[in-house]
Amino acid sequence: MKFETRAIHVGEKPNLKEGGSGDVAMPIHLASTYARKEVDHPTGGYEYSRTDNPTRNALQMRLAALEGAKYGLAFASGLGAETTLFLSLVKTGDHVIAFDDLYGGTRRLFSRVFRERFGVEISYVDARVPEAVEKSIRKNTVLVWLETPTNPLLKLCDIRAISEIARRRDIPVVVDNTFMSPYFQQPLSLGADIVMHSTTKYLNGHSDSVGGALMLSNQAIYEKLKFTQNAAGAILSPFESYLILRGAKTLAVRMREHEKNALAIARFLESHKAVNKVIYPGLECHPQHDLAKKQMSGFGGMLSFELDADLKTAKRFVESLKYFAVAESLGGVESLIELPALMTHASVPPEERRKIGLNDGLIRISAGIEHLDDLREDLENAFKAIR
Ligand code: P1T
Repeated sequence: MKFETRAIHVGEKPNLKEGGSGDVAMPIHLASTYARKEVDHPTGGYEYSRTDNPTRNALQMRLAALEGAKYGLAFASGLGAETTLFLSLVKTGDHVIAFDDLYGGTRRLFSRVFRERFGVEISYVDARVPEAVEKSIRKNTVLVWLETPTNPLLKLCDIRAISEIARRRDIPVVVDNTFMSPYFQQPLSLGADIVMHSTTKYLNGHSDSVGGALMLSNQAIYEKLKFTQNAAGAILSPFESYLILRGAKTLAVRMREHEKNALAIARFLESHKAVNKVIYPGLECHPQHDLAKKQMSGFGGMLSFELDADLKTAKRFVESLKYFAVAESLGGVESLIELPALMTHASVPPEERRKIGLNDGLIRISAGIEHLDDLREDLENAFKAIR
């Protein structure tokens, strides 16, 4: 079954059996608990909604199918998925290697919670260089955490090369695939062990739900994660599960439009004299454009740029836009714009931001799927406003 077909059909087969109603869309199963005829036999295997829920299960099957995985697990947020993964696979005294450019909230979770409160050692490395990951491996390394392309600097790492290095030492590799979505990048097929998503972004696609997911094929790891999903309880609700099932149906169509607009905006900004630098993996000038072409089937809808101006002017630029909402988050049908140093990555200490090249004036765009002419006109007007 091709991607577009899986995105619509897996997990949502109409029930045409006697007594079934044939719904073509998955019902939202709100019951918190399930009655049984016999004490020893939970009906349909369902006991309690935290443990298993039919709507969430449908979504989990869908998400697994989209990443080419055997198993999927859905959580209350992307960070809920990350927390569950750590609680399942990492303990005090263990060592984790992470890309040094990550979503600010992920870095805050790793540093402020798992390092400071639980004594997990974390090394942030420039994973653009696979040898840097190899050099950082210690006897107690239990996990390699990658995000590619990174948020917000759109740095890439070679998933296949790093997975080979980690496999030789039996260290699982996790890839946060939020920016590309399974439509443009399939980390498991490149050798990674676990894919993580903030479903809040492209998978849902309409900026009206917060959720997270883990997809994988290794049964032993799955059982640990499934145990913690139930034991710790950071599950996705039935209603949110329904929203993501619904959103995922149009993922392929949306991703193609996001990419088309992002590339056109990147080229427009690149040609503008008030812009110093544009970062988009689809531009030939991106230092890892070749790797992007090799490991992704598209370049996505996210880009960042720097104005040839001070922070005050950058603020004025974003605030004078009409269609780009000044907001955190990404991956919805509407275009968003933000200043990472003041918003999504404000929790990363300034010296750490400087070390990885995240300047205060950096502007991040999540290209929506509005008509390009309107988006371009909006940007042109913002440039006029700061002249
Ligand atoms: O927000 P939540 O669903 O918990 O997901 C966290 C998360 C994880 N990974 C990546 C790559 C992300 O971008 C995010 C959330 N990011 C934003 C809110 C943002 O504006 O970048």
